Amino acid sequence: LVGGLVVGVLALALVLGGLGAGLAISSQGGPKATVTTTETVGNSTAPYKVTILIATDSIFNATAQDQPAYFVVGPDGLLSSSSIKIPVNRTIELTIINYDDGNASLNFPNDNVVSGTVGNRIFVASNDNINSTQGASQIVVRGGETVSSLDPSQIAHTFTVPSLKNALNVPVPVSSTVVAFFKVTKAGTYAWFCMTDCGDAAMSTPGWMRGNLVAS
Ligand SMILES: [Cu+2]
Repeated sequence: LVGGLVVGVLALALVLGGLGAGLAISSQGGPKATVTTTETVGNSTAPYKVTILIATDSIFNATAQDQPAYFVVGPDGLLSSSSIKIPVNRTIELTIINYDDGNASLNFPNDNVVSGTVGNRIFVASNDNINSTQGASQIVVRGGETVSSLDPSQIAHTFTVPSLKNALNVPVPVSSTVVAFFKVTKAGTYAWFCMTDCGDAAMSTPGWMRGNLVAS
């Protein structure tokens, strides 16, 4: 019985020793596992991402005071939205982050309806005022929703390009993040507007609530 136990212990030691040797060999440059990647960086068919945000506390001048404005989120910080550059003939993934918690009336009654995007829909990734409720001890988030229109009373601003073939119109709820996919098939400079009554100075000045979308 004692001999059997010794043999068993020896066998275990050999197994452990073998395991250790195997690990040592592989950590010193043994054959490497083949890794298959699905890297798509640089693939021109991948959506081109543009993020713009709406802030509310920029002072226009002493008379107009603070006005809402769109900014482009660039690699080093905010850029003016007066000229938003995009590639032509490539799907654009447009993300709009809206810090404005106030709604505004629409200049035209149908501007609550999405148009010019894939499926004429937008994805409302977050809608802080509407899409979540406060639980007893935690916030309960319902999650995003895909919509083809919004209740006009929810809308703070829009990102609208009437001169595009399918008249891009992205209504943006108060305190929300919206994602829209669209494509411009003809190079050119297209004026964009916000179609809510959100501030006379902002609505009439490039880089605030209007500007150009430049596709090339
Ligand atoms: Cu606006």
